[in-house]
Amino acid sequence: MVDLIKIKENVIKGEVDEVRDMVKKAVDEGQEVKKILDEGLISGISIVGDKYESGEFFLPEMVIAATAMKEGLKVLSPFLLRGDIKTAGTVIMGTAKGDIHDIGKTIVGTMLEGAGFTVTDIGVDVEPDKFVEAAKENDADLIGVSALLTTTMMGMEDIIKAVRGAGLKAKVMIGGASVTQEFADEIGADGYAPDAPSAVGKAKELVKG
Ligand code: B1M
Repeated sequence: MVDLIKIKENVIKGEVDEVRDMVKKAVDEGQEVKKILDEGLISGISIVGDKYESGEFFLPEMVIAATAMKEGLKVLSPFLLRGDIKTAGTVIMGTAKGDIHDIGKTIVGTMLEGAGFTVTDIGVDVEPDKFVEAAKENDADLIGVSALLTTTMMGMEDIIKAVRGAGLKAKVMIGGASVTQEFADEIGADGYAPDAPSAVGKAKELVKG
């Protein structure tokens, strides 16, 4: 059996091939996909963040670790997508302006798809007006905004204002490492979720009305 701690260690070391191969092997062995994601990939990249914060790692290490994590995620994505029948609602997902972090957004979007939502991912570093445009084009029920930087998190309020200003029916859900429920309340977001599984629950609740 692949030891998930080894996957975590290889994410930290940025060993792209090892991470991809070990995740594949763990899936083939029948290990639980959520466990591989949480205990292998996410716990590895979290440690990379701590090491960056403490000055032990620099940007290149963070980039290569993120590349390794994404390779692992590619292997897991089809499993996160299981469930289908797209009836739950239409979602626009993007990362706030000035922010290029996309791993969490992609996981949340993929799990929403797996739960039956139709998801349009509009990418990273997205201007508030783009969220509005995409929501109009897709007649969205929900707009999901991710932000990982304390600076870009502040721009989320502009997205909410733009959505309300355009008179759209879409609710706005926010999330990302530095976002909290308190912050969501403060800026008037309709919902907040701390992680992908709870984002699915929150999205269902918000779309139901
Ligand atoms: Co950046 N980075 N980074 N980074 N990076 C952080 C966020 C940081 C906390 C690291 C640290 O110092 N400890 C720090 C932010 C500090 C702050 O503002 N408080 C930081 C910094 C400073 C930076 C740069 C400024 C560094 C620099 O250039 N000097 C720079 C900024 C670039 C920019 O955006 N303009 C930068 C760059 C990068 C990389 C490009 C190298 C890379 C991103 C690669 C990529 O995404 N393609 C990167 C990475 C990998 C990280 C860390 C290590 C990991 C982020 C991640 O992917 N986590 C991160 C440290 C950390 O978070 N501990 C860090 C895994 C992911 C699954 O978690 O995205 O939180 P997360 O998503 C979760 C939940 O938050 C939630 O569900 C997800 C799954 O459970 N969620 C939602 C997310 N979105 C949601 C939306 C929802 C609901 C839930 O509803 C819509």
